Amino acid sequence: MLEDTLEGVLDEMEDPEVVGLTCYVWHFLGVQELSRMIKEKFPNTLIVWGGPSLPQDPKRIDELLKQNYAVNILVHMEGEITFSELLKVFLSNKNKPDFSYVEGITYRTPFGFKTNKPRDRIMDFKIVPSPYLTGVFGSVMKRYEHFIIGILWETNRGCPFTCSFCDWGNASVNRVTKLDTERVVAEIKWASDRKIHYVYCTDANYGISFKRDFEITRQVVDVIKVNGFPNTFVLNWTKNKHRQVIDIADKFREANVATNTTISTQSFNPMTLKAIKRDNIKLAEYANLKEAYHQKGLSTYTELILPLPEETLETFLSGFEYAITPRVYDQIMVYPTVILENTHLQRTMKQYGVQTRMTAVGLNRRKFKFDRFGEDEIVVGTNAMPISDWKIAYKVSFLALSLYNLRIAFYPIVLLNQYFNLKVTDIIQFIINEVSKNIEKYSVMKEVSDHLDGQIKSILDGVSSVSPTKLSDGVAFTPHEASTFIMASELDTVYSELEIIFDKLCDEFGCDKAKSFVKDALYHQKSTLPSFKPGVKEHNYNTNVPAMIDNLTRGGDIGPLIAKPTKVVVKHGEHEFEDKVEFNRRRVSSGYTLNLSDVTFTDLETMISDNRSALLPNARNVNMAGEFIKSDALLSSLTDSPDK
Ligand code: B12
Ligand code: SF4
Repeated sequence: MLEDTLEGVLDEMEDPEVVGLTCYVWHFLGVQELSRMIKEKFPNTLIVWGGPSLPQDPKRIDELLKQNYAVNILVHMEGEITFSELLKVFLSNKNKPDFSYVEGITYRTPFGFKTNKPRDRIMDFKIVPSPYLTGVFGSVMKRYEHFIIGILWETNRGCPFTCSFCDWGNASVNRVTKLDTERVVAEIKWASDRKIHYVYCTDANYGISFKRDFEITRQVVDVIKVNGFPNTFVLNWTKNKHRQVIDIADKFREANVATNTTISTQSFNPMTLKAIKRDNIKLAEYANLKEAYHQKGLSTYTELILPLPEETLETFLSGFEYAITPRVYDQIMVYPTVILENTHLQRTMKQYGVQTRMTAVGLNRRKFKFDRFGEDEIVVGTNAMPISDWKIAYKVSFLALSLYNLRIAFYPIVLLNQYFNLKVTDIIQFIINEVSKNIEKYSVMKEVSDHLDGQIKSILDGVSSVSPTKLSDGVAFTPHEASTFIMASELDTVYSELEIIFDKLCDEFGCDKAKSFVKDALYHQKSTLPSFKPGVKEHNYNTNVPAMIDNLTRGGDIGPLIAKPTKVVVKHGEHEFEDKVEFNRRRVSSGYTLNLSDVTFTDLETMISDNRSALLPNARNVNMAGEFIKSDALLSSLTDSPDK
């Protein structure tokens, strides 16, 4: 919604005959309210809704229509043909249009409503012209040029998998239909000519028809080579064909295009995978593949969803443990389970004892101008994971994402995990317990802990799944980003607190010997985090940990730790921010990892010179590295990958 208020949207309308509105979870309440306002001002306007939030179940359709007298017609599934047909019917007899023959709709009748026969899927997209190539988006581009930095790009539609939580898990969308190669390449040329740098591909399975998709990529890469645009593609790769995915990602890299490599595991628990009908997506080659990606310099991130049916606290934490690696190219992401309309999970909630809360869909990394514009039905407990366990899993996950993914304490945790065999989730649980037992010692860590508790409460109270922090000036963050923002604002204090915590942790886990190494890892971490003050700094350590941990996290083998003085030179780059708070806010929202600063080891024996920013070929970083000025709002919303 680009206007500031619904009134603003209404003011733009001049007695419309038909208004079509799309319905997604993130704005469905706004659509309902806007429809009421339109109907009040223009009682004769035909209001048509379409999109994935419209129910197909007759009972739910009935409820929706009863609550929304303003809407006249619901369009189910694909909308292009249906919408044009219903417009023709409407125009042929505006006073008494007969919609009874228009397939794929629900319309009101004097006795209630009628749902017509479903429409067959579109097989040949030639009858659906491209809005890019026919000039439809020309005027939109002109008006919002300053705002638009990316395009949505569709090369195929549908998905052969049947994941129970997904809108596309239904049999009706099991067939994958394809758009012409010529057309989809021309759309990229359209974006390239307009110097649009960001492409979000709506396909659920890019790479599924390898020959075709490789050919599309080859031609797209030729287009991009001309002027370097677009330079970032977010792709939901096909499952089970990872080797092919690597070939395509490699092709993109020929034109320096950043692509993401999501490994959409969602859970590692066989019972859960069966329950969510995802046991046909192979886990066997998972670890090898990750390594293969990393060797090619491709970054990866693994998604988990919390909580899915049959997942217990124990299975979730062990899945989390399995999903993380000590590599800086690797990320893990935890998404809350959301009940979507028309999904198998929605129909089987009772069977799995699913408990939910309706929360406002807040836009992450933005000040949101509407109180409650859309709602997510978030799962907070199941028979297998009662709410009390969900709270633990939630807090551990998001603190881990902050300390590990967002690199606040990645190095010391990797060290304890790899050299001393401590589980990452045990380390995080220790930190949580220690902070709650001794709050007077830990002002910043307490604030982080309070924020996470507050976020949990906010979900349980049905408020929101993202929240602002004390210093974020109303900008809401996901919990791990909020935690990182809090810590990044008080780095000196947080590192002295973490030093105490890690010291106690070594005592608790009987690894006294680790202490001096952990301390060096912690301060090496601090020194390589992005700094507001640019310049070169020298750091001296008592052990060779900085060199070993650097090597290990960048893909090298585990090497011997020794007490040996090490000198490290760190270069913090220039940036354009005058205000430290803004610097931290942008840093945290610049993707799923904080780019670490450039490091040089001056000791010849352990010399490893590198430029880490260059070694993080992650779409989300590259994206933000130089470009996050243009449209922070849109970019950050686009980087919120939905599950695929
Ligand atoms: C791009 C995308 C995004 C972008 C949004 C960009 C934007 N502002 O549009 C980003 C990455 C931000 C995003 C985020 C999320 N997304 Co998303 N996303 C998609 C994706 C991949 C493509 C949407 C798209 O443009 N498709 C192409 C168009 C042509 O298809 P379509 O939207 O279905 O529209 C067709 C019909 O529905 C119908 N139709 C639609 N509107 C209308 C209107 C009228 C009048 C008519 C007649 C017909 C009609 O006709 C269209 C053509 O056939 C879809 C999956 C998919 N492939 O569709 C998920 C999808 C839309 N996302 C989904 C979800 C759940 C999310 C998240 C909530 C995930 C999460 N848990 O965080 C977040 C929300 C974040 C937030 N807080 O806002 C769900 C939506 C379910 C729902 N009921 O709304 C989908 C369907 C994915 C899924 N797996 O189930 N998403
Ligand atoms: S989650 Fe992805 S793989 Fe599963 S049904 Fe949905 S689109 Fe297909």
